[in-house]
Amino acid sequence: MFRKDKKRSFWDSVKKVIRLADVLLLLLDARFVDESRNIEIEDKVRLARKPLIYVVTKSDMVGKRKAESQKGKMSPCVFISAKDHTGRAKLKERIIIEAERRFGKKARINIGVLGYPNVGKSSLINYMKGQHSARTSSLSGYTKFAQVIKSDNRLYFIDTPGVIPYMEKDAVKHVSMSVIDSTKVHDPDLMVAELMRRHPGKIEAYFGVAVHEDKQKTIEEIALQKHMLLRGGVPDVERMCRLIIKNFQSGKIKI
Ligand SMILES: Nc1nc2c(ncn2[C@@H]2O[C@H](COP(=O)(O)OP(=O)(O)OP(=O)(O)O)[C@@H](O)[C@H]2O)c(=O)[nH]1
Ligand SMILES: [Mg+2]
Repeated sequence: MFRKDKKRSFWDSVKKVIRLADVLLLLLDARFVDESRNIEIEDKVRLARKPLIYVVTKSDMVGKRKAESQKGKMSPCVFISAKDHTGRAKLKERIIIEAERRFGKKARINIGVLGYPNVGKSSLINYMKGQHSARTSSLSGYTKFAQVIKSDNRLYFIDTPGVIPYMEKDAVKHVSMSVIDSTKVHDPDLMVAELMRRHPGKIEAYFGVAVHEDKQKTIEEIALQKHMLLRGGVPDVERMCRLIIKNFQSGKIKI
């Protein structure tokens, strides 16, 4: 159905998926629900008059209270954890309800899976299928082409490459959501300082250091404490910051 045409832009493939699908899932990261919405995609799906289900993934990474506070913001909405294996039955039920409401009884339901790079699209499909069919990775941008994966006799999932809103250039957001991984961040010290400002006290609490107004001082303190040093005992700020970002992205540092 899809050729490996490198020239075809991600956006073209998203539009094609919206056209082919009966139901669309927009995956949202439980830690960044509002930030991972994509109004352009939501508008396109509505214009195509296709049902859209919000799927909040990685819900194992947030406390129950944070998850509850997100409910009611979007509808319909299903919480999933591909890691802890929760939410599959609810999502399947919701997909069938939405598809039948729009198209009546259908022998085959095509489900387009959309969302930011690294949000967990391929992992969700594997979980729905119950076996590893779509390749996944902690590196963002892993799925390069749309592919169809049959989950059971009725449900066919279309895995897609991640898309970010067309004009968006928010590096801090992209680092927070692992769209850019820790090895590729420019100026990791500025990034960590900004993460500290956006999530006051969280990184400091994880490393057990005091909160200072001067974030460079805090970073140096963490590097000293972790013995991440250059020759002469100077704090290795760059290496330390990349590790902080890695721990932030993996969810070790809770926000
Ligand atoms: N904790 C947790 N991690 C998850 C979950 N789902 C996916 N991940 C992790 O998130 C990372 C990205 O997962 P993928 O399924 O490859 O994400 P994707 O959206 O397909 O990514 P691209 O193909 O790059 O757009 C991997 O490191 C997964 O292990 C989840 O429910 N909980
Ligand atoms: Mg993928």
